[in-house]
Amino acid sequence: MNAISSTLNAEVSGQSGELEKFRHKINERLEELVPDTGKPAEAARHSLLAPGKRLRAILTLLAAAECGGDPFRAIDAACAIEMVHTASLIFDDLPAMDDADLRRGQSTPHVVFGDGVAILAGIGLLNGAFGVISADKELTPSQVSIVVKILSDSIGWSGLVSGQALDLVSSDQDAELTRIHDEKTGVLFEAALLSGAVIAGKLEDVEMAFREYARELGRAYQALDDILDHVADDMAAGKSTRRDGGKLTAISSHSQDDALDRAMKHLESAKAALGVKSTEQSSLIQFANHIGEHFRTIFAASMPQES
Ligand code: GRG
Repeated sequence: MNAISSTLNAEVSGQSGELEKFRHKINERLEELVPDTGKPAEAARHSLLAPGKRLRAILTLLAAAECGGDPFRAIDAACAIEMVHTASLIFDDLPAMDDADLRRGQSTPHVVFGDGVAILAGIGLLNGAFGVISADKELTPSQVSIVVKILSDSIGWSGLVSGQALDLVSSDQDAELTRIHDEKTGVLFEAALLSGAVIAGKLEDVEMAFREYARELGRAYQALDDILDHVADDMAAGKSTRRDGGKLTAISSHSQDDALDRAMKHLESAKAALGVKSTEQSSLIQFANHIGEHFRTIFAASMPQES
């Protein structure tokens, strides 16, 4: 077994049945939330309903359950976060950004529908996400306004928009790399977790721990995604790889082994942030293990095995 896959050979979490159930429910609800009305909506559905992992939406449901709430009360908020994430992928793949033609195992929307329709699809998903939250009958008016603010902040001037801007012009410093990882990936994990906690009525109890967990999970995830871009082929990754050339990434500033080591430490820090002693006590610990396992599988499929 190669170095990457053995390092990532985390215990299989035993959580995959629950994650599959959540993913299935999220997919069903996403299908209902974006009506098929015209080309931008068709392009939005093309991206949204393609087989994404739904990690952020799952985190919202897990966070609500972890706080003692009914996870399915948070399903529309979870789907709204997934809509924002999908919009960010559509924008990220545009020729003016990463210029990628493959995502979620299929052609990107600008390749299929043209740049203009793809931009409108992204805008439609962003707008639609806030519409979904504001129409969510499971939430109190106060919860609607808190979740809207959390999501808006995660997209905004210190969120995805800022992280992507830094990514486009990145220079060569570790501190900047951490900020890119926080703002490109950590922010939406954080929004997902905090929204679940708000909907379960327990934000104050878990806010600090969830913020820290999200930040560390985001750093681990983005570093693993950077390694993926470097080692995996398009088929194994289900998206265009080698799009990071010339950019500041976990691989550009560190060796592959060092980047992997850092990613694993961030995963451990994420779990430690929850302050619970055993894996069984927290589905979020199991989720972090699931992330390690997910990348282990892709890396193992992408790299030659020792006999
Ligand atoms: C206005 C929403 C909005 C965004 C503008 C383009 C942009 C700013 C931000 C893009 C940030 C970006 C692409 C971050 C990458 C995050 C990441 C690790 C994506 C891959 O996520 P996965 O692996 O993908 O969860 P799936 O397809 O499974 O959902």
